[in-house]
Amino acid sequence: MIKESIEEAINTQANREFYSSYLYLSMAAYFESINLKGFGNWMRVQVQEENFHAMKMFDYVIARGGRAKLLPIEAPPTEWDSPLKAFEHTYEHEQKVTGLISNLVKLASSEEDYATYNMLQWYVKEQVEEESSASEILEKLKMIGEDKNALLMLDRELAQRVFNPPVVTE
Ligand code: OFO
Repeated sequence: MIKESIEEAINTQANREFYSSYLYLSMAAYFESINLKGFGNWMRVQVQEENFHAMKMFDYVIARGGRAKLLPIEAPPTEWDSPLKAFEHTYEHEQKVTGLISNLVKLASSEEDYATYNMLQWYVKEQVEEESSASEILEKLKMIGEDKNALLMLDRELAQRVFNPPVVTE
């Protein structure tokens, strides 16, 4: 049986993961509104990643005999000044999520809930990937600057992204 403090914290984090999904879906709408369909595709795949992150927590709470509770999802912003600004936001957001996961790890450890501690190690690794993929695109956008041809080339590259459900080993 899961402790109430842990159940509540994981339900809250699942809500933040659903918010991440909303945020990236809103970014997909933004990119598609400015005809950058490849960027839109990248964000749509990111939405699937975030739903996976949320559902893994939802399933975990249930598997531990707890109650998965759905909380209201905050409305995300709808506009960004440029692709660069959207990716600055993406990278900052992922760093924030890494901090939230670290807090959960600390809580699991202080509550001596080692099953939760182990489950969270998957998210610790996943956040390394999440930060690195956002930062890679952000750095490319900084290099691109005002070069429209280079931006369209990056758009074509991002159109190739497909969702591969992450392999869950923990
Ligand atoms: Fe983007 O990693 Fe979950 O929130």
